[in-house]
Amino acid sequence: MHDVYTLYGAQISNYTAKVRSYLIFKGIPFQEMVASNAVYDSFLVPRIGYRMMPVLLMPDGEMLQDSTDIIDELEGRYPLVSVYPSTPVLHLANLLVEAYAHDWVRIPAMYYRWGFLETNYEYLKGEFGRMYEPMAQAAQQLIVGEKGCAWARDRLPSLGIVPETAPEIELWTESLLGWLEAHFEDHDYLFGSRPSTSDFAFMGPLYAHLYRDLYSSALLRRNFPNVVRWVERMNSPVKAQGEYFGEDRVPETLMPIMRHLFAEYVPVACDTIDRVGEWIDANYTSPIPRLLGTQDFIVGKASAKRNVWTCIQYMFQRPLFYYQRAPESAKRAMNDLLMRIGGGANLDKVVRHPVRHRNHRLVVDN
Ligand SMILES: N[C@@H](CCC(=O)N[C@@H](CS)C(=O)NCC(=O)O)C(=O)O
Repeated sequence: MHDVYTLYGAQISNYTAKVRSYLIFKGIPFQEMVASNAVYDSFLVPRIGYRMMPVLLMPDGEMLQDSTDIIDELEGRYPLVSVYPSTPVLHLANLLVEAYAHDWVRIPAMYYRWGFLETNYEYLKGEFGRMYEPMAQAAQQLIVGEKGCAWARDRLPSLGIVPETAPEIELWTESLLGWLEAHFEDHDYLFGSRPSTSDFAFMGPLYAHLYRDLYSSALLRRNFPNVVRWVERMNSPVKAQGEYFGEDRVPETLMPIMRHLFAEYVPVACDTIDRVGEWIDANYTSPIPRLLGTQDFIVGKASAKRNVWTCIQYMFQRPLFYYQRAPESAKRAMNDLLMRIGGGANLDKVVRHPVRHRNHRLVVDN
C-alpha cells in the first residue's frame, strides 16, 4: 500500500492510544497491527532492539518508537494543522499538561486497572492473551494472558502504587476526572475547539485504561459523561479542524490541573533531572537506563517511594526549555501564569544534561 503508516500497538496500551487519536485527528492514513509475540519476535525486536509499543512504520520504511517522537515527526511531515497552540502561554501550558498526562496520570491508569481485580481480572487476562497470541485458542490465550497480567502488575511498586498510596490515588483520580468533567462542559478539548498534544497524551490513561477497563469504565459512565464524550470524540474523525483559544490565557477550569501538576508531578520531575544528571556525570555513556534507584514522592496526604523513571526528564525538559529559551515579552506572560498557579510555581530548573532518543534509546543530547 502506498503512503500508509502502520501503527504497531494494542487497544490496552496507554501510549498506543495517544498516537492513534493523533493519527485520526490529522487524517493520516494508517492501519493498525497488534504487537503480538510473533510480531515482536519476527519484526519489531530485530529493528527496535526491545519489546515496546507503540511503533510507527512509515511508508518510507523508517520506524519510530516513542509516542512523543512519533507525533513530532509527523508534525514535521504534516504541518498544516498544528497540534501545538502557537501563543506562548497556551503553548507552555499544553507542554506541561502533556507531560503530566503522559508521565503522571499513568499512576491512576495502572492503579484502576490492577486495583479492582474482582471486576477486571478475567477481562484483562483475555485482553492480554488476545494481544500476545491472537491466533491461539481462547483457553490458551487465558494462560498467556495470566502471565502478561503478572508481569504488568509487578510494575506497580515501581510507580509508587502501594497500599499506603492507594486511597490517595483514588481521591486524586476522582478530583482529576471532576476537573476534566467541568472543563469539557464548556470546551470540546483542553485548549479550545482543536485537540492538542495534551489531549492526545490524556487519551493514553483515559481511553486505553479508564474508559475500557471494566471497573473504571462503570465509574466514568456513572459520574463523568463529558469525559466519556471527550474520549469518543478523540477517537473519531473531526468535521472541522477547530482552533485554540483566541485569548492567550489558560481558562479557570484548567487551573486545578495546573496546580496539581506543580504540587505533585514537578517535584518528581525535577528530582529525576538531578538523578539523571548525576548518572550522566558518573557514567557518561549511553544509553541511559530506564530506572535509576528510588525517589520519594507524595500523592495527597501519603508519601512513598517509587523508582526514578528516566523517561520523565524527556517529557519535562520540553516545557522547561520552551520557557527558559523564550524572549522576555513571552516570558512575562508565562510568569503571569506561574503567579496564577501560585505556591511558588517556577520553571527555573536547570537541565545540565539534556536527553534525546537515538536508535530508540534515551541518550545524552550532545
Ligand atoms: N516512552 C514510550 C513509552 C511506551 C511504553 O511504556 N509502552 C508500554 C505499553 S503502553 C510498553 O510497551 N511497555 C513495555 C515495557 O515497559 O517493557 C512512549 O511514549 O512510546
